[in-house]
Amino acid sequence: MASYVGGNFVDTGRYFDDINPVDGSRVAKVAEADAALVDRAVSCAREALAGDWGRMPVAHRARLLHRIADGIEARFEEFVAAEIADTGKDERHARTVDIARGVANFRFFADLVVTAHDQSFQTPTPDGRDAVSYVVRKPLGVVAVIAPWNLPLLLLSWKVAPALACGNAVVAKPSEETPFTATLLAEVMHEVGVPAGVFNLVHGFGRGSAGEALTAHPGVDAVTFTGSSKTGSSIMRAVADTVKPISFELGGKNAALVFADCDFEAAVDGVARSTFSNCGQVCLCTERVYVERPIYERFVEALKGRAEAIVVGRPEDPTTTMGPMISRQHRTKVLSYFDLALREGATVVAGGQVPTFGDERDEGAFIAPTIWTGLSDDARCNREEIFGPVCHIAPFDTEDEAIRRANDSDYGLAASIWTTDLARAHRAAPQIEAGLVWVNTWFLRDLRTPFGGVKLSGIGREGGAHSLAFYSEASTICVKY
Ligand code: NAD
Ligand code: 6OD
Repeated sequence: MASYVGGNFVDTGRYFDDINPVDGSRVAKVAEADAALVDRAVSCAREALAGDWGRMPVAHRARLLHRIADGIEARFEEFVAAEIADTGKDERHARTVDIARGVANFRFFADLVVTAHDQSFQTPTPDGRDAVSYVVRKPLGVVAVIAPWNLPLLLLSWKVAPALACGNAVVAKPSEETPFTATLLAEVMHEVGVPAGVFNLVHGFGRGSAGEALTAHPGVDAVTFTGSSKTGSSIMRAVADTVKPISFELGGKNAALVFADCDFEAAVDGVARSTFSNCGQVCLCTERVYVERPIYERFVEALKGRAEAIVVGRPEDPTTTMGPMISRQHRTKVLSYFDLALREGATVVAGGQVPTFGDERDEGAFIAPTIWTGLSDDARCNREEIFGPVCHIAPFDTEDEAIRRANDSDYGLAASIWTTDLARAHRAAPQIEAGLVWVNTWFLRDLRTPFGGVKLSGIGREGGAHSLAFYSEASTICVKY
């Protein structure tokens, strides 16, 4: 797989392996972009801004975004297969969430940007005459997009689509773990006639590689990043001297609050989904579950049943409901929390081990869906993001206590509340310190709404008009007449 710079696929001759976490086999050799190629990508992006792209009317840009969506749809099966090859995720997830949202992201921002408008005011002047003040929005310039591996196309396109819609040129770096669908996206951009240099793709790692070269590059005007909070801090330092605009979607340690008045089966199903979807590798996944005491024991048993019913296996097997973790390296990190949980006094209710298959999957990165009880709220396993298929369940006695404990976290991305008492839902939800609170559901997205986190979970909001606001620069013009 090659980078895509200035309308050409570029093989640097220095490779890393893209590994399939189902069995450890090699999906592809990926050519790593060095600092010189990143520099070329930024120059090509700048040239594109000065050329046709910079003068293209918004309606044409929107049509081009629809053509990108058409292009992904035309190769939908290839995209699904690529996402599965890189991540091992179950096919239903790849099909209905990852690639479907990749298409939707381009269509959504294409439609939104053509209706975008800004404020204007009649402005009184001291001499009693009149002025009009109005706002125009301009592209930021060259936008660096850095994406993680868990929802590769979804999260990359969630940033690329609005950045292009607003007229920017993009240099994107997908995760080194998941270069495949980003490369297909570059092919689609090429096929549908996105002008050279408007979309550039550089493959590589973070520190000491393409990621660091890109964020530190003086020709980059803004950085939009999704990934861990730790990497977010590094990027913040890298852009500090040049005070670039940043948008950060970072980690989470998300809580679910389950009240005794909930629809019990719906709550168990919902928490099972929010904990184990995508092998627990969604930033929105639940890792802390607080259950009101009268239903606590029953809830723990029921969630254990759901965890044990999960079929861990090959993505293409229709009975599979959970694939592997992204890599052996990430599994080692998650397993270190399994060990730590025991040292911190956890009771293992379900899972806690690596499954064995007696075939090539034993070379993969599988892990069992896991549930703990018995940890204190101060335990590291209850405070640090694990990013695997694991949650801790604890009982609570009052609504205030549940809210206080949910908020007792360095993170603040998402939460879910399970109750049939609407008054309670409306009372509790705004008190939760998170960018997103679901009531009786999870990961139900309306792309018009703001998405992002508080505390260690991020800076800024994306989604709908919030994305258009980030990916453009407002300029106020005041005309006295
Ligand atoms: P990561 O931070 O390790 O890597 C993310 C991306 O940043 C990769 O492309 C990586 O190569 C690059 N990178 C790493 N170090 C860099 C550096 N110093 N400079 C520039 N780029 C660098 O994250 P990950 O392991 O790929 O993803 C998992 C994390 O992402 C979890 O913490 C998860 O919660 C978070 N995440 C958050 C959201 C959200 O919307 N809030 C969504 C998905 C994932
Ligand atoms: O749905 C989205 O738009 C979004 N940004 C989801 C993030 C999921 C995190 O893994």
